Amino acid sequence: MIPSFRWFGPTDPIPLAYIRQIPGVRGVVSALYDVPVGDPWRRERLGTLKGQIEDAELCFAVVESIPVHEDIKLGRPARDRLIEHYCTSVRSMGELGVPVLCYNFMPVFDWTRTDLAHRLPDGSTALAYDDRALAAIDLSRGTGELPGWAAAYGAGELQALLAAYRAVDAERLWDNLAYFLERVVPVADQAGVRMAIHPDDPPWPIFGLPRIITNAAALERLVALVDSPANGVTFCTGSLGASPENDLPAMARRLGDLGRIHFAHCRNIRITGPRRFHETAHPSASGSVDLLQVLRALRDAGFAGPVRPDHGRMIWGETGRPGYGLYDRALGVMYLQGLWEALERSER
Ligand code: DNO
Repeated sequence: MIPSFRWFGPTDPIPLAYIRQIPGVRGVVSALYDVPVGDPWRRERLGTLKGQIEDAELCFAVVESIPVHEDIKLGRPARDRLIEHYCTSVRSMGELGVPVLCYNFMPVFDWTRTDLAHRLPDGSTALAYDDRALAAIDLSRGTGELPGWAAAYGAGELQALLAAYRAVDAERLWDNLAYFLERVVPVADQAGVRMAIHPDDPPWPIFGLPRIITNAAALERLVALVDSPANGVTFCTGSLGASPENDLPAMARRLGDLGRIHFAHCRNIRITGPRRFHETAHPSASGSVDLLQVLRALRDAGFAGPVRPDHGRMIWGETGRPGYGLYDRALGVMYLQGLWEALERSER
């Protein structure tokens, strides 16, 4: 595996120089955060980001993410032009040799939580989700009450989007995803870029919006939509692990054997009730995900791509972007490397 770390670009309070000091970490996962959704990413802009990463003696391993415009997910007429822009961005990645693109196809909201500072017994805080708390959130005045999304949408804009999605059920969303992939995957293939869809987080519908990338059957359906190695998956243990129906090692083995896992997000969560969980420290003993077995499955399948720790807790008084402090993610990536080294050396 290529131990990697997410970096939110030059405005990230965690400098690349710190990431460089985490033993073993070589890959950086980043994006152009100031390009409006739907605009093409120009090679020059992405090249500048790549240069900054390489100046720190790290390598640009993954673009996470190029956001998919809602008009593509909704299947609106504007999608053809937007997909063209998306292809331009993918070509820019290819020209610069950035090999993996993590993206998602979640309507309106990307990852969603109901508490960004859930207190754990050791005094640390972590992100948490409770379906009952979500049901109590009133979106009629916009996203103000939704943790992490406060400034995302005003009331009018959000209501219009939610209304538009009433015509898009899960099957229609699958159709729109297929339409998108049929046009982008061949371009990615040509450009030497592997697409890696991120599972829906949490892996069930929220606010009446469909969510389709949720389980083993969905991931297999996804890779069959366009049968190309460039059409793959980000194996996110925290997202998929929130649903007790998901047998993560079995899923990693199956998709890994198909050669369709191009990137892994490895973190832990603890399921505390139906559609209720909180995030934890990375080790298997801290939560419901058996990370040793997941990594074993990835390794057995010959996976050699980038892996990053995912959301960390806030510990040691750190403050910052929820889920993306330095300390707990650094502990996480060390743990993942320890497991990997043990797996690797026990085979010799
Ligand atoms: C959350 C991340 C996601 C991910 C997107 C990919 O922390 O894992 O926001 O970047 O879903 O498009």
